[in-house]
Amino acid sequence: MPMRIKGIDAETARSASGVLAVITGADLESSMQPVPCIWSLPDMKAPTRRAITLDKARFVGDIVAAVVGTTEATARDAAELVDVDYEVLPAVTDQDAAMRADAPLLHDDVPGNVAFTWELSGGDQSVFDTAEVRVPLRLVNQRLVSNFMETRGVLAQWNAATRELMVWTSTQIPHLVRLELARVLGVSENMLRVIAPEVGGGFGAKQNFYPEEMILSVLSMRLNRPVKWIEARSEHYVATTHGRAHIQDAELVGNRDGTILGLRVSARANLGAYFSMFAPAVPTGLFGLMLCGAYRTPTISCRVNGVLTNTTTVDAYRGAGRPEATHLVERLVDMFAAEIGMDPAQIRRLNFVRADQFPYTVTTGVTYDSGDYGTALDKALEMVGYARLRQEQAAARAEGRLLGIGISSFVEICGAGPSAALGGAGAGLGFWEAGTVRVLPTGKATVYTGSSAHGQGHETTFAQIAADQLGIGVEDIEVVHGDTAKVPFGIGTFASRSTAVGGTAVALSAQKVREKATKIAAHLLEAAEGDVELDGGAFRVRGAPGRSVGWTDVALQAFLAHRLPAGLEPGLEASTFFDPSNFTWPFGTHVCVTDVDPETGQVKILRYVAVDDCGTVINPMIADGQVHGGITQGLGQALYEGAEYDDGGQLLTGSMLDYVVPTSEQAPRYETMHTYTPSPVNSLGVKGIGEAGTIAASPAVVNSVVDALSHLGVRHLDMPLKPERVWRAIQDARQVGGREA
Ligand code: MCN
Repeated sequence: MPMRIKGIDAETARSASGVLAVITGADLESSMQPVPCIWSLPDMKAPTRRAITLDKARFVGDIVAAVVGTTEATARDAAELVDVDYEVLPAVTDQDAAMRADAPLLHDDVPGNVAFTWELSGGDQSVFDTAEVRVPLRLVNQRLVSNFMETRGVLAQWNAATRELMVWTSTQIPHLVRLELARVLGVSENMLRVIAPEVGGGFGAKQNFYPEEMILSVLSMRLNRPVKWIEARSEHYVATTHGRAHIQDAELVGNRDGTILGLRVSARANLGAYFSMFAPAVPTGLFGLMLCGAYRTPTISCRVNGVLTNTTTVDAYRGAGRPEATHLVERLVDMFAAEIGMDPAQIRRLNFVRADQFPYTVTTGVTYDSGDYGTALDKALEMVGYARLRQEQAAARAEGRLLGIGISSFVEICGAGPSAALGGAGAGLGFWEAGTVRVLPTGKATVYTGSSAHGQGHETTFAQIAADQLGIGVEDIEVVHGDTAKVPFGIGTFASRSTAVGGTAVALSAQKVREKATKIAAHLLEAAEGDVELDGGAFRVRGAPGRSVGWTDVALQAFLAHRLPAGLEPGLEASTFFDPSNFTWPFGTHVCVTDVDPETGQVKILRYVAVDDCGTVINPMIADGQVHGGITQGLGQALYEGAEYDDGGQLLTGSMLDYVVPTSEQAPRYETMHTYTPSPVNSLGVKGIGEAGTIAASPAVVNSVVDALSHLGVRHLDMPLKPERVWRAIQDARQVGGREA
């Protein structure tokens, strides 16, 4: 619950045995800038956040003091001795309640608790008055906790002799952490080294600059010794950014023949008590711009309020904005189909942006690069045996069984940049990515990438990308990432951008290296450069099978520089900063088949079919792994997960005992397949795949369960579809006269 801090007595804690330091907000005032948010919107009122709060603890998880001990136990015990004189304040945790005139105010500089209002409209707005069919929906997209495998952790080590600060931190964005640390601490950036080791997953919640990174750095500098902090899982629940937390009032309008004419949405995004780094971008660009989904929807109207509440800050969580949009659109499309008695697959087909229309600028103003939505839908229906399943469903209903078939056709915005477009949308950073390829004198190669993988397998796929260009075996290519001292610069891994942007930077650098190596080979072979080709790890003269030179000889010559073409620099190394001309737009159709127990409301997933299109696939096994993990998170939201607060602002679901994360027991066997529509935006033709499963899955599951209950009169259910909620819907439907299940 929120508290005013009337005073803090840290003396007892300071004098406890083994305690090295206790600091409060006041101790940092002179030495540290507030926590930055790097996104700004017109008329936005960004609340000030200090790494250690000064005046109020605005949410459970707000830091009021930091204690350093010689052991973790010493520090934890001493933290209990920090005596804070609190005055309990009224709390508001729901965004709609926070917007009411009598709601408690979180920040004096954010009137009405509304930090921004973002609006977008396009097309003929009169359709909302004239359309034949209206489908209204109020949808709550519930708050989620990230629950990556390894919690956050920071180790800061100040070296007074060299005046260098090294910070190991579990982040997705080491270079941005370095930049922000330099800014808030006033330390020279070139004396800062940030390392993101194996971080155990991130799901977007490690794409943030956290107060702990700032506090640990200051403490290490003040104490002149290494200081370490590892987040406990219970701390993770309250202190690491949450995801989603959207309330949406929407109306889809169309004609009786199934044509979608327009969609209007008023959404309130719960941002928590402060802004985190990318928070304003998630419910605006990533949500609002995706409201056309895979459809031609000629009219759009969208308003989003970013609202502050006494809860943990909300930012990116796998999908970030797109699941909120896709879930809404795909639910509405199903409801529209039900309203006019049309098959849900048919209504999608009717409204899809057609394959011959790409590149296609949708009503929200963004341009989808390439796509073939109809083929992905057809393949998914074929795989699942749609026509036969509909017959089985009718037979099941006759026996009192509840069988549901849910379709989700999605398209997502990912592969961020381009930088200029994002700058125009409020970003305070660039969205290019850097990649360097260096061939060593022995013919082995090292790839340096600004992407910072945390479970996605870039060590494999980026080596493959370089190997394809260089003709050097993947086993001879090392991929280096996540260390600002080794990788000159980078932006980081998020928004399923690494392959499309970072991978392309690597491919372009490898291409430059190959071109230079070809010049050297031609010189060694005394052949014209145009006659030399790279084939099977050797440079050969076309049409002269005996005349070839291997990579090792070429690499050694580049290093020795004894026999180089005139004017050519020694070395075999190239760098690229790749800034794409557009995002990439992966798409697909997922189909989920469920069986709902009419007596208990328990949902069982019988089949899950996923057809994804992420353009050219670099590594099918990794891409499928990404789809599997993504779907599991999406069905976790659909069926089990949800963070809940009590009225006082206490998180009720603060551990894995109360917050259910699906395990392998809950995950069905996924049947996956790809279609391949290359992106014209990068030379590899790739689009992202890291979030696709999460974006597609929640509507596929919910559409399936609602479909199972539709003949009873159930129109919509909010997530999570816990048995009690489903059971109640069945009971309510029976009471209002639906047919017996
Ligand atoms: N890939 C491929 N062919 C393609 C596209 C991708 O083989 N056409 C491969 C890539 O080379 C990479 C992987 O698939 O090895 C994911 O690539 P990409 O879609 O570019 O996404 P990113 O690498 O940028 O990863 C970010 C994305 C996001 S935003 C979240 S959140 C997420 C995710 O990836 N969090 C993850 N996947 C995760 N996986 C794990 N294990 N842990 C997380 O925290």
